[in-house]
Amino acid sequence: MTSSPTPGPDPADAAGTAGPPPIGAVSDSEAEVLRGYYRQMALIRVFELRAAEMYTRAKISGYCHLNLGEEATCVGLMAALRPTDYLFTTYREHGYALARGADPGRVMAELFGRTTGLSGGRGGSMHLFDTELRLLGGYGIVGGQLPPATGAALAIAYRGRPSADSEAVMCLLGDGTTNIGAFHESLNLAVRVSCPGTPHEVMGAAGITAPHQHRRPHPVQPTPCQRPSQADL
Ligand SMILES: Cc1ncc(C[n+]2csc(CCOP(=O)(O)OP(=O)(O)O)c2C)c(N)n1
Repeated sequence: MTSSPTPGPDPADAAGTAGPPPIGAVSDSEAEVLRGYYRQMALIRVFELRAAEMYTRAKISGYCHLNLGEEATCVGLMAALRPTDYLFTTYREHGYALARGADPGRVMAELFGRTTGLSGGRGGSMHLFDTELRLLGGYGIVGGQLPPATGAALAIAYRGRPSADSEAVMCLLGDGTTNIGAFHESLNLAVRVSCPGTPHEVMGAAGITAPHQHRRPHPVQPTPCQRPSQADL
């Protein structure tokens, strides 16, 4: 009977690339911050699953776009914002509102169209606003958030020379938004006047239903009908 060879050290260990860092590699305060991010992501997941359930039970009217699978993106981006910064989002924004600090009950109430909702029940899923949180929408029109976000950044730049301490604007968009005129016009203006803004594209590789490789810049011309030949008749 042959004995199996004793496994040698994993070369990846020596390179420091194998597995997660050992427990204790982060300080207690860092661990608390990371746990906070995890709690936020878990909250978004549970919230969105509940919203999906309510939507399929026809309790939520209008459109309802979810951040399922984007929890880390929501929390990571919101962690980079300071309370004084402004946020403009797409219609897919429940998770961003929650990670920005909105009360989950008020966000859900908005989805139900109640007056206790974040936008007083007037906006619904796609139009979450909260000026105290500097959350300035929620836009149902693809790319609709880009011109007002650029305008906000322009107003900040107009009031004083942008510095590391000045307020900033974060504007979110999906990759299907880059063929909208407002995308090109807003970025062009923002660059020309050096606005303190940052556009963030959330890559879903699909414009809601259509994978991008199936989208065409121009409509396909239909093939003209051929007169049937005598042989076909
Ligand atoms: C001007 C405009 N055209 C079309 C629509 C319909 N529509 C809603 S979402 C969407 C796709 C947007 O894709 P993307 O920007 O990638 O966002 P995501 O897929 O993450 O929702 C479209 C075409 C719309 N809301 N506004």
